[in-house]
Amino acid sequence: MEQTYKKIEKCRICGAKNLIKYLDLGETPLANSLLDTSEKTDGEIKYPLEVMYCKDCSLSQLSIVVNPEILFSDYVYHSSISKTFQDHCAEMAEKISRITNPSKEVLAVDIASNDGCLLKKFKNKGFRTLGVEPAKNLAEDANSKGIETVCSFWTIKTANEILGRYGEARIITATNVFAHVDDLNEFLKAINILLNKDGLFIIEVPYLSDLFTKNEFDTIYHEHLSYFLVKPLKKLYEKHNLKIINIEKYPIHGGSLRIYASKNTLKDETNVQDFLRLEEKETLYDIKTYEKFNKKVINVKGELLKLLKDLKNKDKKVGAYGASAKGNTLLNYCGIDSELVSFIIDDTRAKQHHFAPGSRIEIVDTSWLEKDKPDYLLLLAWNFAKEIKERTSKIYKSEVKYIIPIPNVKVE
Ligand code: DWN
Repeated sequence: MEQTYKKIEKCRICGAKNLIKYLDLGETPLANSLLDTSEKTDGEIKYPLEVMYCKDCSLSQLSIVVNPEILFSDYVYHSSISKTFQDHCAEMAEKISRITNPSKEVLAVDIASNDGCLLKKFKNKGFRTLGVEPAKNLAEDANSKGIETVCSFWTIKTANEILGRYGEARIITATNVFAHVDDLNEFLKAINILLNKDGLFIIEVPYLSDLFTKNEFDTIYHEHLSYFLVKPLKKLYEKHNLKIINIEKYPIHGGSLRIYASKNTLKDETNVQDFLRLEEKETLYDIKTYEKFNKKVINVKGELLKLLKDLKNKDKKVGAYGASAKGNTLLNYCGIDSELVSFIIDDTRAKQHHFAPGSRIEIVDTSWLEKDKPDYLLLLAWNFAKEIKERTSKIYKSEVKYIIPIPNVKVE
């Protein structure tokens, strides 16, 4: 794909052209394309950020696909920065090692393995591990830590190369990547090449039910092409003779589904029907539900801007914590810049001393808190509020107040 983005004409799962746009967050810069200057140059590219609903299979999906080479070849997000996510990975490795007997003969492959956060836990359990990561900087980081990683996007070619060098995989995981992929058919064809006949294919994806019920519109950005329900996923898996055998809900990243699947069609589905009933009950197969969502989004924008402007009028100092991708959607949709939020703290070294896309708010490290004590911290990484509060309370005790923007604006 030569150009920077392409428009979606048909649903990526069922091929229908019956796509209805229900949310428009405006022309928005790429959430992880950090800037080297706060100067408002005209060089920053913005793209439409619109979500469409497929009336045939109920998949929500962006109206465009930005070239993945632009998004993922050099990636600033390091999974291991969060202890909460590290603990989540440890739980997953523990659970999966109980289902399968790990040994050096049992290959566990993680797709979009980032800095090796999950594979490190699998390796500790005794699995033979291999990461597949398209970002050169992350693949180098993982390899430097002894987590063998192939620097590549997940493709049929890559699956065949791995099969030839390492043999079949008993476990293939894909956490926070399935929503990022345009060609899901190639993705699953490649899974079927590498996964052994008794193997487990496990994805983790943000759940659209949580996005709607908890108003998590800030998790909409150009990296997230699809916003899943079980109904369209079941349809997609069946096309590839993969059977969903269990689904688990986790609070991570605002609410995610962990979906276990196998080639072995003899295995019984367990709770797929429970999720289909839940989605029906939440009217998530009805376009009217989607048309109403816009109003909840506009409310958050109004409440957040009113609070920040009131605090500015009272000469209160407001900073933010967590230069997250979701935070950039929130800042840019609300039109918030350094006039209302003075800085963003982030513990990711690769993000520090850059400027957030669009808002151009400076990203700094926690030492900034000691010299420029804020009265309020806007938690742009609200999904890690507990962990971030623990970090900052060591510096502030109870002097700083936290603004939690999602699901509704509140001060704690
Ligand atoms: O799908 C994706 C999710 C899983 O991660 C990726 N496409 C991109 C990314 O989205 P995000 O940036 O919104 O994710 P997080 O994990 O909510 O971002 C948290 C941010 O907060 C990171 O920049 C790290 C930072 N952080 C920190 O500085 N100190 C987080 C914690 C917990 C901390 O203690």
